Amino acid sequence: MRIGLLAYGGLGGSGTVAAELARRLGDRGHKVVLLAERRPFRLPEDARVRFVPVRVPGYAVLPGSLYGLAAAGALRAAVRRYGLEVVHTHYAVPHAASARLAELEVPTVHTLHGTDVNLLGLDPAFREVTALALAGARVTAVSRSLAQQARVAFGVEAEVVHNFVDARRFFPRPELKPRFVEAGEAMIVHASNFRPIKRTPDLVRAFAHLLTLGVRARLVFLGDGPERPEAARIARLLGVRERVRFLPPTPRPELVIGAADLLWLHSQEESFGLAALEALASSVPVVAARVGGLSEVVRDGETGRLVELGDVYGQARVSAELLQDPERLERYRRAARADARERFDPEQIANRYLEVYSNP
Ligand code: GMT
Repeated sequence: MRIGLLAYGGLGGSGTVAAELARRLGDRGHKVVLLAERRPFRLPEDARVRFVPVRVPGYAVLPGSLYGLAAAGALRAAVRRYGLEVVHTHYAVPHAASARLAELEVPTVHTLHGTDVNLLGLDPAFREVTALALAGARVTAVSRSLAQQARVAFGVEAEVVHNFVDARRFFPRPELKPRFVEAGEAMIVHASNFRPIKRTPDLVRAFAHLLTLGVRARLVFLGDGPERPEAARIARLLGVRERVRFLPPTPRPELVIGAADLLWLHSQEESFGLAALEALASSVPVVAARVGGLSEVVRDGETGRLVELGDVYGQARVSAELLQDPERLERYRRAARADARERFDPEQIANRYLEVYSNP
């Protein structure tokens, strides 16, 4: 099949999912064209995928970016030039509207990822046009929770196609742990783009509390974004700065996540939590706030623990309970990898998307 994908490049999870899907479909012999304003961070150089940049000309007197318009033009041109048979957009704002504007003569599928529905998508500036663009189209959502939100926000029935993880890439790497912590210390990792929705300062507060519970640990932050300085400031304020490490974004997050004992998330909202799934595949249990689709990814009490949003003490307490009980931790570790492999297998999920493409 000749498949076009439109996604955000850079660090976000939606771009990662699109890039990984594109690579897999390319490996299967499909002709895949991936359009984005920049090459997705996680698209390998050797992927059998044609990357087409969406060029956005600037013009001084006009307000804002003309990205949505440029994406529409790039899609229309790509369908013609590469003979695309289906177009799959990732993240509805503005991609669904761009596809609608392009009046494509091929079936179009939109995948909803999270804040395109429950934050940006709710903004009155985008809500009407996004609902219009999604109406009548084939829409998927990365979790049941997000599909439910899309029903309320846009009146669309989205089919749930969960995200997936490559367990041959994300696996336990305990031999790498000494790169990050001293012998006898636990390693807790958080990987994100440090937007306010991730509540990273709360993770530092939880970590400071964890240390008071007699756990020797370090917190490794992987990634970058607007709240990174605030997280560092809170760490200094609470006197734990020397136990918190900040690592820049990497196209090989598996080399950090795979070394950890726990992955922490405490987001305000999380439609799926791709980093959580990557941790589970790496045999790293997840401790997170019970929001959005996380309860579809993490089995509370089996592969991780979920606490109420804002309960930073709970985040610390359940983590201490796990870290101080090696047998239980080992049970969670084994269950985490097995469950990730069984329920979030990339080949099966690529098949689901191919079915959707064939029955638009
Ligand atoms: O929706 C967003 O906030 C952006 C998006 C991204 O591009 O990072 O993240 C969402 O999509 C990911 C991939 O499907 C999910 O794993 C994330 O949970 C989701 N983020 C939120 O819901 C906050």
